[in-house]
Amino acid sequence: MQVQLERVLEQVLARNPGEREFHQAVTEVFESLGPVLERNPQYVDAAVLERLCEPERQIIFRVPWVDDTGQVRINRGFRVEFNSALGPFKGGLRFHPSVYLGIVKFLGFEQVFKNSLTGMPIGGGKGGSDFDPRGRSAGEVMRFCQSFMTELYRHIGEYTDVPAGDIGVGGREIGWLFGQYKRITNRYESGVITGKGVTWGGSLVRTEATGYGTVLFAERMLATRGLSFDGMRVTVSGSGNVAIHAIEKAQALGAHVVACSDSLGYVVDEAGIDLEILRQVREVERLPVAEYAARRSGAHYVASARVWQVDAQVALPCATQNELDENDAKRLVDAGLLAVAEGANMPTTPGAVALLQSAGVLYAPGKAANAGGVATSALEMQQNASRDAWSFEHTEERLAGIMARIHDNCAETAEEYGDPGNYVLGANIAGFTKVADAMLALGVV
Ligand code: NDP
Ligand code: 2IT
Repeated sequence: MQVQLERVLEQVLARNPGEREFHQAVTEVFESLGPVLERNPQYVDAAVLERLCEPERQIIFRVPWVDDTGQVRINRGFRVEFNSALGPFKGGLRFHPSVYLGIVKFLGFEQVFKNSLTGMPIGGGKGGSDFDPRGRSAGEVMRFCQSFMTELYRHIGEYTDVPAGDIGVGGREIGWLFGQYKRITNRYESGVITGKGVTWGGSLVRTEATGYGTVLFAERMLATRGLSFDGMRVTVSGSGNVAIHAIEKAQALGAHVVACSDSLGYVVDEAGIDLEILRQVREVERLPVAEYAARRSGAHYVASARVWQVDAQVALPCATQNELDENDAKRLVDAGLLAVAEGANMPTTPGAVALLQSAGVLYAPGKAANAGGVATSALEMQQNASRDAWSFEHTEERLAGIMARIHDNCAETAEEYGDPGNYVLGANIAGFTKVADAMLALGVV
């Protein structure tokens, strides 16, 4: 079986040249699948691996828009519809200058397994653009969103493909995207996009869900060793949607969150991050995190460095891919790190993951730990389909139940396959098996 896996992996690498992050994501999943294929040769016979690595559809389009000075700008838009065996394609849109096909494909590939783990009826996809919202006025971002949707609208739909947010795409952008969809199609089709505002078809808890879910997963993982967040020293990378809500939930569980970051540097606040100031700086005024240190006495800012310089017992990477490398991991382990739970997608490099696992650090991969966001998107779709709106308490309870089930499914699968505590193995195998079985049932499509 190892030979089969290597053969398919070689094909995938050769057929998708230069897509470094996609190669990384596929390699990491394949490293877990040997024992599953041993037990299930039918997957090999039906070329499930080959099909899983080839997106069902890839759309690349021009996004023209006019900036505030009247200059015409061109960006590239993407939507990769990866796998719809379990439901309509589902996954976020990322607006960031680093976006190219390899990033969208790694995210879409991960999304397939993540969405499978949620237990909800959603397939996997991802999209975005190399548009850089930083330094752009609200008017420019709105015009960009409208132009982006003017092409995207023909590819999406409640039963086809349901986008949401990711880096650079939050509630504001979802509003502008949905507004344009509604205008073009003349349909108030709430289920076409998630992350909507709660007064116009959104779900309570969706904004908080990824960060909250990551911490709830970590809490359950810590409990397997008799540990809890109470009194735990925590650091978080990023200071966007996922990071802010991870900080909020960790603090609610008694953690001492001492540092967070952005792409320019990090802040340390030994008294504990003041969320009110952080939100004002990042969400309301959209300023760099350095401004937090300027407004908070006792806090200090370190430019051009990673937050992993700060000692922690629990590290929550909530910014971007490959942001915690082997050197960071070694430093943290030497300083007493107990657990890592990924709010971001693929933030820990393969070398760092290996190092954490061999040091006995609890490690939760993003496709399991950050699945609360997309799971709550599926709850939003459920509310849209029934024209209902649930309370915060009820929705959060549903999220907590889903995170507990994902945790236990990963833990039990790892145990079943002879490597208890290996959440990477558990998540990859459990996520894969459900999609693979659905693909077998649906025939060669
Ligand atoms: P936001 O845009 O709200 O925040 C992103 C944060 O990460 C910002 O602090 C940003 O800093 C930082 N960041 C972005 N790119 C880089 C980079 N190249 N290097 C260093 N820092 C960077 O995005 P989200 O919080 O929504 O997303 C964060 C992560 O969580 C992503 O990996 C995303 O895929 C993942 N995720 C998001 C979900 C969601 O529901 N939103 C669901 C599941 C996973 P700056 O402002 O300086 O750019
Ligand atoms: O990476 C992710 O899971 C997301 N950005 C959320 C996707 C969604 O459809 O809610």
